[in-house]
Amino acid sequence: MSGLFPISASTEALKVDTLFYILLALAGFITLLVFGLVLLFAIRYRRGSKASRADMPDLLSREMEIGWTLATLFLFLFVFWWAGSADLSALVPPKGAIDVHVLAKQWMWKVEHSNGAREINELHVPINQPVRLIMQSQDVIHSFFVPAFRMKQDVVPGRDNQTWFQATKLGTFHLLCAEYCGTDHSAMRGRIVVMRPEEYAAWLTRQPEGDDLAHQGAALFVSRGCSGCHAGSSNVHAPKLAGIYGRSVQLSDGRTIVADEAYIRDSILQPKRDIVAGYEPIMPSYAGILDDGEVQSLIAYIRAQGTSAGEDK
Ligand code: HEC
Ligand SMILES: [Cu+2]
Repeated sequence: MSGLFPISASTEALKVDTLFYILLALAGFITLLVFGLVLLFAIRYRRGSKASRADMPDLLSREMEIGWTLATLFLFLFVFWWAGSADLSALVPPKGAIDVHVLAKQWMWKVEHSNGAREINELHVPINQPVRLIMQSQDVIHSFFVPAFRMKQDVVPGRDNQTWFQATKLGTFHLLCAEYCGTDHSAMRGRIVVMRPEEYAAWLTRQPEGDDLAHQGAALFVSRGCSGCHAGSSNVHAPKLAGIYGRSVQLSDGRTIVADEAYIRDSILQPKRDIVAGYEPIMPSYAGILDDGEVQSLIAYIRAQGTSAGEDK
């Protein structure tokens, strides 16, 4: 099989492949059955043959009709449920996943680990451990595609794009951009390196001490003037941001909303959209002022200031 199909190196790949082979077997079986019967009947009822051409007994033909209609209906409903649940589970990262930030731009993948280690067109991960990718695009739509993991996630600018995987094989796997994104689209390639957990830990500590996202965010928070309103010492009436991540926020129009990445991002880029109850809409929009990397750092900084109970890390 390995010559015909891409190698399968993640939990999701196993699910996708099993489904694929079962569908292939099912389709193969039906095809053979239909062609077999066509051939059989063509010979049996050829002109001049003595085979009986009398009507089938009424009852038998009705029961058969109902029988195979229901059987195929349930079979295909089952396949639908199965494929649907496999697809849905591909969207929800399990608790305790490692977070990795990915910034897509023409024409490279920039990766940042939670300790600040950075890579370009490479992603080192430990085996048998769920990894959540939090992805942003700086320009156009890109698509993070790892054939060996059967994983493809569009990275749409201005949106929070997430996906996850759990590698099950050691080695190096292709990473491709699967969305035509301009002149050097075909060069927007990289590799995923799956390592043993202890090798991964050693690799991570060997990386040069980058300033991690949260620290960059802390610096931006001051240099971009956020602290002028949001700091504890400010006399502007603005909400304190420590601990808001993961909490539900009461909005002035009566809705409540959970302060996740997308909400914080919108609060920074489109502050007039969701106004926190009890505050004036005085926060300026930072759209066009902060680039995506900066927004990502600010979100990481706000997250790092504490999360509400129940959230991992
Ligand atoms: C002029 C004062 C001011 C500045 C500057 C400012 N904000 Fe705000 N911000 C506010 C006010 C007032 C609110 C509450 C009303 C609203 O939701 O718009 C708010 C709301 C928020 C929220 C939602 C908070 C919640 O409790 O749900 C976030 C997140 C946020 N700001 C982040 C930032 C960041 C990051 C910056 C800097 C890039 C910034 N703000 C700059 C005044 C400001
Ligand atoms: Cu691309």
